Amino acid sequence: MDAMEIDSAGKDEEGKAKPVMVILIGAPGSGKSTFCDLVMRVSTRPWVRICQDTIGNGKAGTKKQCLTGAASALKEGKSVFIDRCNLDREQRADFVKLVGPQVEKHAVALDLPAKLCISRSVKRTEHEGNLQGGKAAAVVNRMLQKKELPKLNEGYDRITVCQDEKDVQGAINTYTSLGPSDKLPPGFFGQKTSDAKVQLGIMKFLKKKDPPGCSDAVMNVSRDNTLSHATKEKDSNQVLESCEEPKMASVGSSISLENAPTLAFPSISTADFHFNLEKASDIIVEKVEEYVNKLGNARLVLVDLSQHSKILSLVRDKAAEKNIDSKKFFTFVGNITKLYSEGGLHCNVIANATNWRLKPGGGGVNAAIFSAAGPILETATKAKAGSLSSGKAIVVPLPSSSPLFSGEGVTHVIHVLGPNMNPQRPNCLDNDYIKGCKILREAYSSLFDGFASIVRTQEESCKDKFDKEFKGEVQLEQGSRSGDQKAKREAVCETDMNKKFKSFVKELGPNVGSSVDGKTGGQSRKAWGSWVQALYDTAMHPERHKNIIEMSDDVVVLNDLYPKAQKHLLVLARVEGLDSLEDVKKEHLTLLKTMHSVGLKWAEKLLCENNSLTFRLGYHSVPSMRQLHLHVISQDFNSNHLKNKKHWNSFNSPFFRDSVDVIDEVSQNGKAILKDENILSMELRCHRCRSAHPNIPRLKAHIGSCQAPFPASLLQNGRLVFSER
Ligand code: AR6
Repeated sequence: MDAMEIDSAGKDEEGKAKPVMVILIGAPGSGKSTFCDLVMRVSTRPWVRICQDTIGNGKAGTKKQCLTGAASALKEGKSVFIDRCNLDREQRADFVKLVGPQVEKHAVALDLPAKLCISRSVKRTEHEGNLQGGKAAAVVNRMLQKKELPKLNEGYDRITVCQDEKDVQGAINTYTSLGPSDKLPPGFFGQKTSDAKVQLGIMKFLKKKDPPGCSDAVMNVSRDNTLSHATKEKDSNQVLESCEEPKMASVGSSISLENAPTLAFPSISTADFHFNLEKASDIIVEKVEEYVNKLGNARLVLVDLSQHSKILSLVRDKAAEKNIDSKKFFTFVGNITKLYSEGGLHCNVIANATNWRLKPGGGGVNAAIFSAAGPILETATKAKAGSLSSGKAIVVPLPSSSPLFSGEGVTHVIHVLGPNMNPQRPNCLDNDYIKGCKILREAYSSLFDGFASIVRTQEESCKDKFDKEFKGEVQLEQGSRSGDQKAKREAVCETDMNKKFKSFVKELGPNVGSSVDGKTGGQSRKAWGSWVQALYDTAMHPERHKNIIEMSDDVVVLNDLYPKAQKHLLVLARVEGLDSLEDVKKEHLTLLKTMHSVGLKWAEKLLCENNSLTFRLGYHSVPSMRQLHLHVISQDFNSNHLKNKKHWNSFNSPFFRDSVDVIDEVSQNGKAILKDENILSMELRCHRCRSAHPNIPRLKAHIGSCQAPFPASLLQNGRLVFSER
């Protein structure tokens, strides 16, 4: 696999698409082997079926044999079906981990009724694994107890869930038609049942040109997108499906926009304000089409609570008709206040369909957003305006103390007031749709203009950051290393080398951001510059370093070279390939706990020396130095090395992830929540009383004397370590 070169459009040097590993999921009798047979009989792509029932050549096969078989087939560039039950996440995890991004990882769940699987298993004869007859019923029943439908956060590029024979046929068609140079669109496909609760609810839309293999129902929707037909199809088949063209059009279009600025917005005026859905959907699509290209890589996402939302389905079909780029605009089912925590979709900006008084309550999305954001949103809104006229929008930066900020990564709420057609609400337009449509257009224009201004500001601040700090470092790397450049280097080491700039680094050549990753298998996953390798080298070769204060097989502890407080230690993980929190998975839980307990021990030791200190243990969401390291830092922040906003916010915003929370998240979800570096540019606030300060000297003067208690959120769950005094 290492040798396989795949370009960013998902093709290798010969223009072939990446091999695909399809992990089949289903009880005995769900039809996994038949699925493979039917696809392999017709497909032009080279497939290998890895079946645990047959891999042992007459003896019982093992998972290990399946893993080895799959790895070697993939290495030969073949695509594989993993034909075993794989019913729970743990069973699937080893297969997901088996390969890197050179291979597309798909899950196809044959989630058919238990009754059907049992009756098939009982009836069958000559089953490869000899699971048939009377014993089959009990086995199937038992196995189904641990069924866990796959989730995208397990690491799949694409998931298809089939809940009836029609869905299965659709999926067979899809994979049968997947030629050697085709690529299927990523995402979650298939029926979404209420028990599959944490699935990503992405509902993309169809494009005019249907890819091979979309199920009949889906193809029909795209060919005849009248409301009645589309709705009928959706209702009868509950197809929550999307099909894009299977081949990525160009390198540019295949760039992942996962981290792009994203606005989630509800349909304005169509619920409480009773605006006609057909007309509203026309306007949404018209406005999205107008703005989507102006917004560069930024994304627009229309959100609604229900997968049966008529407005989502209308918009999806109309957007498909217009061939709007589905990476930049798509529909999403979910609560707009929980898109990240429940849906895994990070939207830094959300829109609120508000009322003219800009007040909480009133139901709908307005009540939900004001309630989720907490009273601070009302205060921040009031500071901007006292009322809003229809057709207008107002951008409100969300203070970092809002739970929507810390929990969901929302940095701005844009309130927007649409036209009202509900006689029970103020300023009803009495069915005057000429006026109504005009106002609704204006409302979307104001909303998207507001979002564009946020995107612009963020881009400018990123550019400034890059110009100021990164270019300085380029010069440094290219030559002179005199005295005060040490400080310069330190500043740059502390900077947020955000992903955007990491790709810059790659382009700038070997001196600057060369990927020094030979030790982890040669994959150039990260562009770590040489100066940010210091911790890695310390962890791997502690004997070469003098500043180590503790060392074991698992960790190395040292004093931070540029402490940002009176006491500031680092606990380094001594594991290859663990560059940062992003790499941490469930398998690292024990290590995380070890790091925490070592950090805690040191905090306690330091508290014995000075019991006025308070400590916090945590990680930076995106570190500037390679190698997973836990900060153990006293909360006085009394240090000359703490020089700028980024320094402060990296320890005092949600960007700093408490070790206890990371442990909880990894044990529950297999990964830690990471916050975007954009947070680092937020305003300077005291970490105790949350008062705002214009610059670092003023902030430092304040924190030197602030006696306020720490916020309740920090006092919970052992996030702060202090002695009883
Ligand atoms: N997440 C996602 N979508 C939602 C949510 C949510 N939490 N809640 C509602 N929606 P509405 P309007 C969808 O009625 O018609 C308020 O009382 C909903 O299904 O909130 O513009 C205000 O105070 C629908 O598709 O907004 C105003 O007085 C969309 O959001 C008035 O209602 C908008 O529904 C505004 O009425």
